Amino acid sequence: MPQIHFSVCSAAYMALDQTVEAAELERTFIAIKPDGVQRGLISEIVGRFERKGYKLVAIKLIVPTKEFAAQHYDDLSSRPFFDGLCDFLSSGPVVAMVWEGQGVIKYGRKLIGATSPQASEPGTIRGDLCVQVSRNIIHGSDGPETAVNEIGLWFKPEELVSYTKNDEKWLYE
Ligand code: DAT
Ligand code: MG
Repeated sequence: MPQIHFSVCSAAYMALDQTVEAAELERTFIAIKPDGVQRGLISEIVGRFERKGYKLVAIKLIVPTKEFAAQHYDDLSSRPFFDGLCDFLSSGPVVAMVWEGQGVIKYGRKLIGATSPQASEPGTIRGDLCVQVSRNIIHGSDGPETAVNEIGLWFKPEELVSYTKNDEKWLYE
């Protein structure tokens, strides 16, 4: 009898382990910009990612320097709005986060909505909560390579927390 009990437990443990591995496949960098923080939208935005079923694996409040903002938006350095964008991102506290889950990079962008809030669908974060492109409250990595680079820019590896969340067995089969 004890032997049977043991094998059932280890099978369940293995199944859970595999589930966790599947959920851990993808991570994305999400930031609430200074306008989102100042407008009191932190819990609203975090809540949308939480309710979807994604897992928060890192979070901190940080006022980036303008140089750091320029590094983050490096790919936009030739755009006319670049300087203003870097001034804005470094103008106050930003909530930097890493979210994890199946498809989180692409679907995170869907939750966020189009770059211009004027084009964002109702129901998306930008569609529901802001008006102008230069004050669009949230950033999300736009692909797997960007996600890795941005997570590496904003966080040290030891700031990312790997853990099993109770609801994972209800989110992933
Ligand atoms: P996204 O944030 O959706 O990935 P992006 O990478 O093209 O969009 O641009 C980064 C940020 O730059 C964007 O969130 C807001 C700002 N931005 C983009 N286009 C702009 C414009 N035409 N005028 C002012 N700011 C702009
Ligand atoms: Mg972008």
